[in-house]
This record gives sequence, C-alpha cells and structure tokens, in this order.
Amino acid sequence: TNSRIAMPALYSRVMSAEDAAALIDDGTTVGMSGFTGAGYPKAVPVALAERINAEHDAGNPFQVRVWTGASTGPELDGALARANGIEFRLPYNSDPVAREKINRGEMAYFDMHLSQVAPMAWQGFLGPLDTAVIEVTGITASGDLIPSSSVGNNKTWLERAKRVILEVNSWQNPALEGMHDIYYGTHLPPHRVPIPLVRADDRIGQPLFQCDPEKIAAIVLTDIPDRNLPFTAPDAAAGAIAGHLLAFFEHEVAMGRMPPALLPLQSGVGNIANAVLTGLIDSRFEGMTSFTEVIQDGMLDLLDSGKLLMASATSFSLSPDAAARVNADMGRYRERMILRPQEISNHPELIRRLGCIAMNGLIEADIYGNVNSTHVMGSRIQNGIGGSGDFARNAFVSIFMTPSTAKGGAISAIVPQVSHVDHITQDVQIIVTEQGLADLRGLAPKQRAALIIEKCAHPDFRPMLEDYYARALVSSYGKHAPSLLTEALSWHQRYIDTGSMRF
Ligand code: 0RQ
Repeated sequence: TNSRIAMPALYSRVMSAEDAAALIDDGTTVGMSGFTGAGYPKAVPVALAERINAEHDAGNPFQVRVWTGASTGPELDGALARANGIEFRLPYNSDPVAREKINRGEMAYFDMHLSQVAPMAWQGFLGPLDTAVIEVTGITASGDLIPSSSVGNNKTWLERAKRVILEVNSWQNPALEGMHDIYYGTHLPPHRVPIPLVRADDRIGQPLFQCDPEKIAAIVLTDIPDRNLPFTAPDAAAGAIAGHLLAFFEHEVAMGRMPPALLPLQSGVGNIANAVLTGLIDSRFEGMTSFTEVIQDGMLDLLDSGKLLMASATSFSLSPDAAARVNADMGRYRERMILRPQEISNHPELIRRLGCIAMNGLIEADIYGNVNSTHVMGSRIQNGIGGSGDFARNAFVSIFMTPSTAKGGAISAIVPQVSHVDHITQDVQIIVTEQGLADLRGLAPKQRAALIIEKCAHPDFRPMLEDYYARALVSSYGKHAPSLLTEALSWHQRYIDTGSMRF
C-alpha cells in the first residue's frame, strides 16, 4: 500500500529486502539495474551481501554471477565484492572494492562492449538469467513499470529473468514518467529489421517497461538517493584540451565537413570529458544535440545554456548537486532528455547513421594511434571498455583525449607501443592532449607517428619518443609501422621497476 504501486494485486508481494534477498540462491545469475551511479538497486544487494557474509561465516559457499548495465554504486558492487559474493561480473565496473578483487585475481570480470550485452544475452551466449533485481520509480495500475534514472539493460533483464524483484524507490521523482523511450522492436537474426531512429530526438518506443506480473516475486520499498561522485573542477590541462577541441570543431565547420550545429555529441566518462562539455558552453556553436551514453554535469550545463537542444542517453551520471537540480525541475527537463536502453543508446547502426562526434578518455596511446582505455601497465584494469568501442568505431569522427602524463608526470600517456589495445588505429582519428591535437585522418602509420610525437607528447618525454622512433626507422624488421620489439614495452617495465617511465 504505497502511492507508487497502483496495481492492488501486487500489494501482497511487498516485503523486506532481507526476505527478497532470501529468494536468490548460491551459484545463480542476477541481472541488476544500474548504469553509472544511477538507477541501481540499493537495498536488496546490501541484504544479499549480509546473507552471503552469514553463509561464509557458517562455512558455506555462496557467490552469484552479476550482470548490470554498467557501473553501479557502493551498495551493489561495493557491498557484494566486499562480501566475496561475486563469482563473475559484466559488463563495466568502476567500483574500487570490486576493482581490487578483480586485479588480485579473485573475481572474474568481462568488460564487454555495452551495446552488445543485451543482444548477446538474447543470443544465449551468456547463459541463463535467474533473477532480475530492478529499481523502478513506480508501478502503474496495469502493472507496467515506470523506469528510474537509468535504463541500461533493464528491458532485457525483465524479459529474460525467470523471476523479478523490484525496488520501488520513492526518492526517484515521479515526473521521470514520460522521459524514457523503451524500444521493443529488436529481434534475433535472421529477423532483425532497421531501427527506425533517424534523429537524436526521435522517440521510437514506449515510456514504460512491460513485465509479466506473475514473474514479480518481491517488491521492496526504498527511499535512497542515487550515488554519483562529484566532478572535480576542470584544471589547466582539461581547459587546454577543451580549447584544442573547440578550435578543431571551428576548423571542421569552416571546411564544410560539419554543420554549424555540429553533429550529435557523445561524451565519455571522467573529468576531461566533462570539462570539454563545459567548454562548449562558451563556444559559438548553437542548436547542438547529443546522442550519448550518460548525461553528466557538463551535459546538463550545456542544456541549461540553451546551446544544447536535447540529450539522448541511457542514464544520468550527475553529481549530487546536479541531481538535485534535475529533480527540482524534472517536468521541464523531461521535454529535452530521452533515456533509452543501452542497446539503442550505443547502437552501432544508429551511431553510424547519426554521425556522432565521439569523445572518450584514454589511459595511453601509442605513436601509431592505438589506444588503451582499460589496462594500466597492460594488466591492471582501471574500469572497462564501456561504450567507448561502440562509439569509436562507428562515429563520424572518433576523438580520444587525455593529459599527456599521469601519476604526477612519472608516466607518459604517449608510449612507443600500448601495453593493451582497446581501440585499433583505424578507430582513432583524433588524439588530443593539453600539448596539442593530432589529426590522424587519412594518414599512414609513419605520418601518424611523427604527428603524435610532435603534437601530443609531453616535452619531458618527446625526446625519448623521437629517439626511439628514429632508431626504429633504422632497425625495425619491417618499415611500415617501425618498432623495436624488445624495447617497445620497456617504458612500462621501467615504471613497474622504478616508479617512473623516465630514464
Ligand atoms: O587513477 O585516480 O588512481 O590516480 O586512471 O584517470 O586522468 O582522472 O581521467 O577520469 O578521464 O578517466 C580512461 C580511465 C580516464 C576513463 C579513463 C589513471 C589516473 C587515475 C583516471 P587515480 P583521469 P578520466 C563511455 C566511454 C573507458 C570507458 C569509456 C575510462 C585514473 O575515460 O574508464 O571510455 N574510459 N567509456 O591516474 C597509469 C596511465 C594512466 C593512468 C590514467 N597512462 N597510466 N594510470 N591513469 N592514465 C561512457 C561509459 O562507458 C559509461
């Protein structure tokens, strides 16, 4: 008996988080809602972690396989990882406790392309899904579900799971109803049809999730805020990167390669991406749109400035202050924001059709323009590939941005060879650091190398790169993409051995 549950037949399913968690068995697979720190279940995972701790204390094994939309919050990944409760997880993690477990080799993790999670679940590649645990804003009289602050893979988890547990979160604004666009037209091959979206602001689906009420085994009432971290104010490096990018956009418009309103913007996670969006506020571009994954603070500021007309994404990724701003004015924002399943927000067909401008962060890039977005020193996962691959390969122009050094200058973000590859050189057209912008479009490997070293490398590392490259030009086995095999990864080994990539 809660104003958020308009279907009386479901009242009897309301129970405590503990009772709901008791429905989840050891060794089963749980599909959770959640994308960045928005819309993830906040009570059942905590209760499940407590149950797992109790079982472990009693000497019993208990672990689950966890599927999500992307990263979640401390009540989900943090609590379950701390309890050693996750046997396997996909697709994207940024939780520090889970990251430590993964990097200690104690937790299996598959950081797959975000657009591929739902299709691969349907294709049967990931195994069966036992339970869905989904946060919603409310339940309508006919039993449809009002999505919350992220959509992620919820549609697919609700359809595929044998049993559904709902968290009805009254912290989520009821005015969210109507913001979402849930597309029910995806099929398995050979029955796939074109997705009928031709503009970033098209609505092609319906505002609510369908769910067979018979499958709803438990409803847990919560009133807990989403937990996204605040962004740091843009520093000098972020400001310089934004400046180089704005000059590039101006140039592209002047050359007639982009319209004055640009093309739908995709902006990745992290502080640099956020700073670039903030930089666009003071630009001369008007009438912009975005077709992206997350609506972060910078995107919200850009909307408020009037320069961005609308934002299409799968989730909010707002700082607590920005989330409060959106919540206070949800009715108005709902007209200019669309949240879609991640299968659609990140769909290669749509990214290619719309011609998105992809802007993503990186860990390191090499002199040929291969990009490592995920693994520090080739083996230590930071977060995951997330949606960066969905966008980079299919974008109108694929941009990667980073400060030229990391860890106080001990590490060069431009290296002879990346220690792990997420984005091959064909998927990387522009690399920007605070030093400058390398436009790699149409260039062959040696032309790329010269430009990346000149424009992007930090002055402290540039001579080292020039020296390496000059020697590679002379003694490499082949002269198409010259490399010195025994030296190419020596910078990383030096960092591991000495704490610095410098000589
Ligand atoms: O670690 O906090 O421990 O010092 O990586 O780096 O500089 O704060 O940069 O927040 O922009 O994140 C690639 C991680 C950049 C992000 C990455 C260390 C650095 C710090 C973060 P500390 P910064 P950002 C679609 C797009 C993949 C997913 C993606 C990312 C931490 O952009 O996860 O693109 N991308 N999704 O010290 C060692 C280096 C390093 C390094 C950075 N060369 N060596 N450590 N770090 N460079 C959106 C979604 O999918 C949701």
